[in-house]
Amino acid sequence: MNHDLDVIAARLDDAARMAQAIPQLPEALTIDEAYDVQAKSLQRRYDRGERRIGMKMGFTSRAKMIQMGVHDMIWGRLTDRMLVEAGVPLSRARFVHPRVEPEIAFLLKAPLSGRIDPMTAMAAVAAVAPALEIIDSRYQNFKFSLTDVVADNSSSASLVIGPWADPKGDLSNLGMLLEIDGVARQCGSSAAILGNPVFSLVAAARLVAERGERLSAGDIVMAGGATAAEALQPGMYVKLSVERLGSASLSVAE
Ligand code: OOG
Ligand code: MG
Repeated sequence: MNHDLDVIAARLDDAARMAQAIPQLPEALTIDEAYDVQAKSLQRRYDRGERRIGMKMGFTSRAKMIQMGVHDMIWGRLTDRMLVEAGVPLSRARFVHPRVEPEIAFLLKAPLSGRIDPMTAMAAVAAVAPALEIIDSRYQNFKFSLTDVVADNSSSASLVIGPWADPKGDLSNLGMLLEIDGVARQCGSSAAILGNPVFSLVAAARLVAERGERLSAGDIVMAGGATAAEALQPGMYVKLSVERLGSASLSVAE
């Protein structure tokens, strides 16, 4: 089947820009076509002046796969417009049906691409941080297939990065606690992310290389949610604490 990938990319970009949900894609895309749509829809953002700042991994934990019913790792692209400035409340109106999830972020000091081992991956890491990802599927009812979600930039919407910390030391089993309005809502461990979030970075380097791309020095890489995501409502205050690394927080405007 021949689909007009530019048309699908425009449909998804408009849905994100106007925070207006659309039906799941009627086109049966291949996974390659879905990543082409993602690249095309991001190109529209770059053309409007947004700048690429890195990438995010998705479905790197069992909790996330089970919550969404999707069982393959995916990735998406991050832009500067998605970064939430510290202390600035998020406007709920920017999103369709936002959810927040607890993550770990890596900051790279050297490029990475292709098949690498965890030692090589960590040697390219300048810093690690606790991070909150705000995901917002552009599909009605937050329901999608694997190719739908890939085309939709893997639900990327916003991110909050906590204080950057020295990456030395074991990242494989750090306690992670997500609180909303002072009440514990999700708790887990960085081990939920592929056994160790560094394996998510290893996978990121391999997956971008499959598309002829690379991770660059200065890139942020989000390792993926360690637990299921929680719906965001106006007025909420969300805080993630990660053992040893510190915390990241956000508030949603009333
Ligand atoms: C897709 C994005 C998955 C993660 O951390 O696993 C993701 C979604 O759940 O809508 O960001
Ligand atoms: Mg995520």
